Amino acid sequence: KYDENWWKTATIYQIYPKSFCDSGSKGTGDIQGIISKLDYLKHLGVDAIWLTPIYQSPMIDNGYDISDYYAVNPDFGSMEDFSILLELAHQLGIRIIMDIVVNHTSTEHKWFQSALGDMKSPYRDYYIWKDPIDGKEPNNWLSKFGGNAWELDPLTNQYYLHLFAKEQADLNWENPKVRQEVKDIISFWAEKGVDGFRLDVINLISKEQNFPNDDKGDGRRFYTDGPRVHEYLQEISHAVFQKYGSVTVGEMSSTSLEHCQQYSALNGKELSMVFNFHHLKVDYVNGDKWTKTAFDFIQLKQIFHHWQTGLNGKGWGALFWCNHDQPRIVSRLGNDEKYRIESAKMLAASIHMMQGTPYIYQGEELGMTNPAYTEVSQYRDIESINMYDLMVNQKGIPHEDMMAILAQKSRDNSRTPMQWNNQQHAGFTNGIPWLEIAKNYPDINAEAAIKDLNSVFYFYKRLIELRKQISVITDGTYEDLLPEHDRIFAIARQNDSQTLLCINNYYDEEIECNLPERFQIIKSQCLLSNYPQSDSSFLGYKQILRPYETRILL
Ligand code: TEU
Repeated sequence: KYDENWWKTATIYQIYPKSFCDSGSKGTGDIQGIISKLDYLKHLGVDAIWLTPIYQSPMIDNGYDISDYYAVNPDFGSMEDFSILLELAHQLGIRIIMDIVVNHTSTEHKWFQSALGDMKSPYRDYYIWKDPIDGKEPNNWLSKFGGNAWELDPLTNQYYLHLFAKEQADLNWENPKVRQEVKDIISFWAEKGVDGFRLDVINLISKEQNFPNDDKGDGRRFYTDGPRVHEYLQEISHAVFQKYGSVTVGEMSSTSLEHCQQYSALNGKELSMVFNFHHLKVDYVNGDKWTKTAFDFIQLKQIFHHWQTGLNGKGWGALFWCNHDQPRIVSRLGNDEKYRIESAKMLAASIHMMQGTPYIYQGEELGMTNPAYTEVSQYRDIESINMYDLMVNQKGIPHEDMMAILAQKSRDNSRTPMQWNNQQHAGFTNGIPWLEIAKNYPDINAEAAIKDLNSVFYFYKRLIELRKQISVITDGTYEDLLPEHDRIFAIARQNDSQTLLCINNYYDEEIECNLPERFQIIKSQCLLSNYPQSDSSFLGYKQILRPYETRILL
């Protein structure tokens, strides 16, 4: 069952169930809807599916606020539906990875409900309670969703910590009973045959126990990669992941290469691989997401170089542009109008030719775009709604400025329903979609893509195949050939038998570049491109690249 390194040549597909496919007319996606699309995923060629949370939840944060880890949210279906999905996926050779959210629980979880207002509850120290200091919050740590990270429990006059929404209370991992509960939860799903786990903000679970004020920032330097985080991960890994041979990917918020070398160490003592987000902050101003600016291309290449060379031989990274928290990459770094197809393919090639395990977020394989909402009322995401209120109503940022920022940065950009066909509601539901569908669904949809051999879909299908056929993609070294070039991202991957080049024009005008001399004479074949190639692709001194052109040469 557990083939030692299956995930090193695999491609994983992320499904956000609420927006994937509604088998009825609820207007939200469900497990039966996913089952109905397994053949589509098999056709794409993905090896595993990562499901974001489907557990019982009040859905304040769309399932990342769990109130019962052992029950499926009836909005998505039943436990029986899940077992059928698991069985049918396995029959197709597709593995299932579940999302485990154990930095915090919903405040509707029975543990929190018992702890609230009762100092003697056996679950009181499952959470983090602090007395007021000078009648106020215990420190100045901020919630990622705006406002302070502490909420008062008036009955006991103590605050509880919530690094996210106040409805998401942080668990106290110092408590061995909490760690045992986590082992029991993961074992329950592993016993069902789940093949792996995505661990939500798992590098936040260890906090500085004196909870100091952060006079330099929002507190995250005291809770990301905290003092006991590796100890906790090794404990869980040894007790569960290694026992079941689960593949694991940790979401590491604001982390470092050194910590990720340890989190994803090849000895398997902690996790299989990590998500880090530094490459997705090149369009932030001074690390602040809630800004609008052009992306820093040179910095993007520097970050890729740092992580690719830093993890090679030491750890394992997830390769991704999109997920349910990030805007659609073709709108963010590509060109979602004139060059949508070309730029979607180029962006895909430029990370799929790196070392790591690629993740495709639902719709990315279609070149789906941001929806370009114009009204606040169109947004549903708690982070976006809270930040609009904080920025506009409290800080006085002009409405128009914040609408432009939301249109670029809101998490709802990637949560619009999957576009299946050009029928009403894009074939996503027979009801009213919970979130407005992008207006371009008549042209951008799976049905149209499957019929068009030049679609983004078949380009991704080819990338997935190449990873299985060309070993240098998995085990080769990494070299940035033109680190200073302000338009071209050209990398070389080498092992003792193969040299692969991936040359990418990240911009919308034709450009030429000169490769290092040692590549001038090699006769190479073009494995994949988003433009027709001349048949003799000698690597001449000059390379002319058309707008958003990508070439993969071996
Ligand atoms: O995300 C972690 C997280 O911090 C992201 O929300 C991201 O940093 C933020 O959106 C950037 O402003 C995970 C889940 O992926 C996310 O959906 C949850 O909201 C969050 O944890 C809390 O569980």
